[in-house]
Amino acid sequence: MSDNTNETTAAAEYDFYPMWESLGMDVPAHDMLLGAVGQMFGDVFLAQENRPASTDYLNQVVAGIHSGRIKEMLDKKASGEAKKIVGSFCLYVPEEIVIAAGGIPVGLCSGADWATDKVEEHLPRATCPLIKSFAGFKLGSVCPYIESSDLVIGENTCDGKKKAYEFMATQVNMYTVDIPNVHNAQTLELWKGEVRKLAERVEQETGQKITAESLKAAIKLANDKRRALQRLSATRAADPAPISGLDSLLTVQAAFMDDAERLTGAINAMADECEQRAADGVGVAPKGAKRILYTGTPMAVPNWKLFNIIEKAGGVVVGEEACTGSRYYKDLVDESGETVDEMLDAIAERYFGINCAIFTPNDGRIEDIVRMARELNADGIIDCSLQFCTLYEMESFTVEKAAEQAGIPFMHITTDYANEDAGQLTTRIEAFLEML
Ligand code: BJ8
Repeated sequence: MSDNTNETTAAAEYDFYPMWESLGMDVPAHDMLLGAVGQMFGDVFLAQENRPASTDYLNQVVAGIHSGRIKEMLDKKASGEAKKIVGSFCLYVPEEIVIAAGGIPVGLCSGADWATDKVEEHLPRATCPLIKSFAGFKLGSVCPYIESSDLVIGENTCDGKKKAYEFMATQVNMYTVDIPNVHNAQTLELWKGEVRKLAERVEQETGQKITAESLKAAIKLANDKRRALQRLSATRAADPAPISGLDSLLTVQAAFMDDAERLTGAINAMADECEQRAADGVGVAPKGAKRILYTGTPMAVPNWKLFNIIEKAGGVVVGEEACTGSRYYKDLVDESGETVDEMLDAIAERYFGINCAIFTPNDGRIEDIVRMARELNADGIIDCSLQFCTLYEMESFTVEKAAEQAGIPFMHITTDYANEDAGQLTTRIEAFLEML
């Protein structure tokens, strides 16, 4: 058994209640949340057949997600190994900068409805569930990541997020980065300036200067994680697919929370196993199962609804063109920079290539969708937008046109975090899989 298992066994004997209380959390409400997530994880993930044995790492991550991992981060801070915990909601916030300044980066996007009544006292009802969720996790005091964050970094992307951050700034220590809306040489320069301002703000928070040495090491650490995820992703071109879409999605969700070195080792072990499974013709779904490329809004933990429906209906998700997917790992930061300035430029250039629907036009995303569908031998594309997400909802017209031109069957879905539409979605997805 892995080191992780030993950690979790030890964690199971540890009393985390004083830690949660010291973070100011609503402990009884948090118990309810953990109970619901645990139940869902069992029903969705542990019920899968023929999972690679190495996905046990993912079970351990989920088991310790609000307990062992939080303690580990707080212990690092107490010992001085880490200076501060820095939360963020978007792929555009460079983790390398946080790490190089002695911080621990954590993802705060949330994938479940919580304290909706309280949220709607501050934000409009017609707000995307992802935004409502992170606001609800804060207002309901049930997220140990947000409660342990010393600084929260927001970003001006969609209208909903940028206005919600004005409200969040009344709740947490917040700094917001400005993101351009078009890709050109001039906006790249603006973005490079934003990256420098962010670096200064993080240094100020942690009290630790970013050096050429610390930034080089942070770039290597984040790139190694991306290289491992790229290896795993490549194995999914095989038929039968060696790993499910659900487990693949969870690897990226875990990457926003777990220790980078531990995660990289575990993902490389998964890639080793999946390469062997692909060579041996071993899969999670039978050979010939209909293969889906997912594209659209991010899927934050524990939003596993759509992938679960697709895979329970007999399909298999073989790729994710999304921020909880390929956008997280497909591009590396150039490692040749030697000075802090050169490396900050390289970071800015790499992050500027993330094809968020905030950009117009967003041709890079469209090209990636078609390329990934071909490389991963997808039979169809499912494009999903969270309710009230105008960006992805509108961009779906362009995605549909590109899929049509490429001759790839396409389906668009609009959904939220509730389960009310699960039956209807199942019927639509089953019909889509049947016609592929
Ligand atoms: S880089 S996709 S992580 S902004 S679903 S909150 S867009 S209304 S999440 Fe995103 Fe960064 Fe872009 Fe990626 Fe708004 Fe839409 Fe809600 Fe969304």
